Amino acid sequence: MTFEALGWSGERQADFAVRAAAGLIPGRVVGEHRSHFRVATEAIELSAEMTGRLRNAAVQRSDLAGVGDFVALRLATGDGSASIEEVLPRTSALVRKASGEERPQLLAANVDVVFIVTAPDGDFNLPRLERLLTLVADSGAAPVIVLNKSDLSDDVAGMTGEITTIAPGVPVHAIGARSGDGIAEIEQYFAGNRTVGLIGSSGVGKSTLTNQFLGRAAQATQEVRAHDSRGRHTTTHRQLFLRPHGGSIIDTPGMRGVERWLPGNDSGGNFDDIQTLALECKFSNCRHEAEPKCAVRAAVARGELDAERVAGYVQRARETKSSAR
Ligand SMILES: Nc1nc2c(ncn2[C@@H]2O[C@H](COP(=O)(O)OP(=O)(O)O)[C@@H](O)[C@H]2O)c(=O)[nH]1
Ligand SMILES: [Mg+2]
Ligand SMILES: [Zn+2]
Repeated sequence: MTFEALGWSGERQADFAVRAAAGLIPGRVVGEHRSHFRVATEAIELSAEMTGRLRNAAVQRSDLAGVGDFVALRLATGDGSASIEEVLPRTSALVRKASGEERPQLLAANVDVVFIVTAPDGDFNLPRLERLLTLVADSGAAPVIVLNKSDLSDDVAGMTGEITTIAPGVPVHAIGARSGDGIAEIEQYFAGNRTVGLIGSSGVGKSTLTNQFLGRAAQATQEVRAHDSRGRHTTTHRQLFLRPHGGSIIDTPGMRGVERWLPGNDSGGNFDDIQTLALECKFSNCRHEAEPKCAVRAAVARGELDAERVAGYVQRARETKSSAR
């Protein structure tokens, strides 16, 4: 395997040079556990913890490392442990509001494409699809809608048409993950070692699809309860898998409720204008400090936004982060 297959690029390597000179090595977070992360590097996969300094520097919890993040690691000599010294700038971040809590939750970082998976057996719901589309639009990744279990519907064309009315311009693919029907057609999205994230309700077939893409039973799948066709949560952790021929896939546990997170939701102040601008920043974890292509600082520079309000917003986000931990 090469690190490129995991999505590492020449551009990222060039940005990393100064860190490499300081003895750090690049890695990608492939698994998230209570006390540690699994991180893949060019050579091996290892366990790593974030440094306290990194935890303190994060403005909010979703700035901390999560599945899909590229990170700078320091390998300790001797005991084989590693520390995450830095979360590298993200090209995209799939974030939702944590259920029942006023904080953002990172679902996946640096995903190029998100498959919004739905199925005809009870899950099919256009308003829910619209909410998921908004989540993907906020993330910076490209949306693709996957109508799975097309073997269970006798009107696939009708359903595809309905989806198209709420999602003009978004590709829609009707597939059957269990039989493998239509899989070849959607494998094109992994070309160029891209990362695909899967979201959608429990039981729609995300893990079955993951296994098809990997050519092995990496993820456990669940029989759906017959009476309401809802799946139980077999997939409990977000995890990133490298495909044998390059590209990677992030499977997520099913999501009952999906609420959009706007930074500053919890601030008490009204920062709608800043939040909207922040969606245009080059990096989705932009702190609006020294990051390149920051839309918030650009607006301040143009005189369209008050610098002190921005400072207040950044400060408020910091405080929220520390109280959330
Ligand atoms: N009929 C049918 N069932 C499928 C298909 N894909 C997956 N399933 C079934 O749907 C159930 C839930 O699948 P799973 O992959 O665990 O869903 P997840 O919760 O989204 O990860 C399992 O019983 C699968 O066998 C399909 O294309 N057709
Ligand atoms: Mg699953
Ligand atoms: Zn910014």
